[in-house]
Amino acid sequence: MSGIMAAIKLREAGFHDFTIYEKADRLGGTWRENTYPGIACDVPSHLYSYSFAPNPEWSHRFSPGSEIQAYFEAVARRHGVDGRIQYRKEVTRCAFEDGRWKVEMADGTSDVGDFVIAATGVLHHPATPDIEGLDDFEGACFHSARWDHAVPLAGRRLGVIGTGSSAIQIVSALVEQVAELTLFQRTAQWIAPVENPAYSEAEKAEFRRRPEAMAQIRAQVSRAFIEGFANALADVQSPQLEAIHAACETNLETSVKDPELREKLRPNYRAACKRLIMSADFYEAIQRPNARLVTEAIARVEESGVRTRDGRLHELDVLVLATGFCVDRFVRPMQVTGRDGTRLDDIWKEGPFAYMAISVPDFPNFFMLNGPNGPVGNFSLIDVAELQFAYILQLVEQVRSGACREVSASRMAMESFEAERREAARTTIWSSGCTSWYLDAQGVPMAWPWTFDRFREEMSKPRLADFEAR
Ligand code: NA7
Repeated sequence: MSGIMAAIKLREAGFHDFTIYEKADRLGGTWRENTYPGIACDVPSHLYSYSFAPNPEWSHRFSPGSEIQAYFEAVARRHGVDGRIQYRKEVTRCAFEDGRWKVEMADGTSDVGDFVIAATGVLHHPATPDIEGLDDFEGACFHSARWDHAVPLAGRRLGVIGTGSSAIQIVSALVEQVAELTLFQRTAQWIAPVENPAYSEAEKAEFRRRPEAMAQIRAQVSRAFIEGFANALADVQSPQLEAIHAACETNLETSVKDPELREKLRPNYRAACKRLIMSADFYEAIQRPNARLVTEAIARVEESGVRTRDGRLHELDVLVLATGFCVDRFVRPMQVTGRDGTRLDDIWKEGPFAYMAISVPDFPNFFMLNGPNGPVGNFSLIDVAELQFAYILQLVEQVRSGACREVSASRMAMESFEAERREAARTTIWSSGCTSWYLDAQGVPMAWPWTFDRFREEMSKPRLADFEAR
């Protein structure tokens, strides 16, 4: 998503000598890799679109993953950047040598560039749980991000481990197809009620005829998202978060009839502390007669199923690990070496960081899109990447204009940014008492802890005094 955007914007800015390296044989990132049944984005489609490429064809308010994938492919084609992508080129090493970046690929080839833009995504390394006996299972077992479409599901006994966004979408999509569905829940999740109406043919025709109608929806949804959610995450006391919590509570009370099941599904932390799950149909799905919610901890996996700590064996034919991702990878496992041999792996030993989520001291002319501690939980990552790219372009212009040859955040700016960020993170909703993938090893949220308005303001113009230019 961000690589395609970067290519389109680079060309617009008059840069023509660039190449996109892609490890796979197809573009699309998250939407290429995640193909599980029920996959959709939790940001409304007219907002989860490039600002420069509105799409009148979105089928639903929250359109399915396959449509999103097709959208990225179509945009890349339409803007003529698909031809700039070199596929099956996994970058294994980037090193700053003699004032330029040497980029090495797994197939032994290499390239040299003045700038590297790492558009490598956030959640792309599946986390396999450390559960005893996983390899003993005789049925089919795979991670949600590595869905095996060859495995039949109809009439079979399906187990799902995890209750994040992926698991909730999978359960809702498959419960009617399978004979039995068992959901293994370690932590209950708040579910925000959403509606997901389809756009009618008349509405789509109107969007085609009057693109400003899409722009209007985008502006409305964007404002509502920022004011009702994104800005509020920074303030645990905000009335918006209270309202979201109340809506989730009401959703649980009114949707789940059996009091015992309702209590099992009731989280013991504030809504939006973990990533808020949006679902129109999960509660309905989990109350179906063939669905079972297991809250007893998993002891181990055996040949025929999952045994819980109470000694019960839950027999299964297929086991899905909807257990999330290694969230601290970013550009890694790529080996990135900056000035004077400084290795990203070494300086990120305690956890990844970047000034404004974009630049790392001593890594000149190396910029990240959706890098560490950005607004990953706050907003549409497309908007985030576009804003970040506009910021990066201004730094690149510093070099193009001849003002300097190398630019990266200064160490002093990095330190004060990070100290301020960690301090601010204490009063965000993510610090309000739950475990989640937003937290680092010290329990500090790895996210932009201020309002989205502040992010937009910061991205509009780099504070050049915070950069070291040589
Ligand atoms: P998430 O949101 O990281 O969810 C992973 C789920 O897996 C979560 O419920 C975890 O429980 C559970 N989990 C992880 N390891 C285990 C083990 N060992 N045993 C039991 N349960 C486990 O990943 P998703 O793929 O759903 O969503 C990722 C993001 O994609 C999402 O936030 C959106 O941004 C889109 P826990 O809550 O840690 O107790």
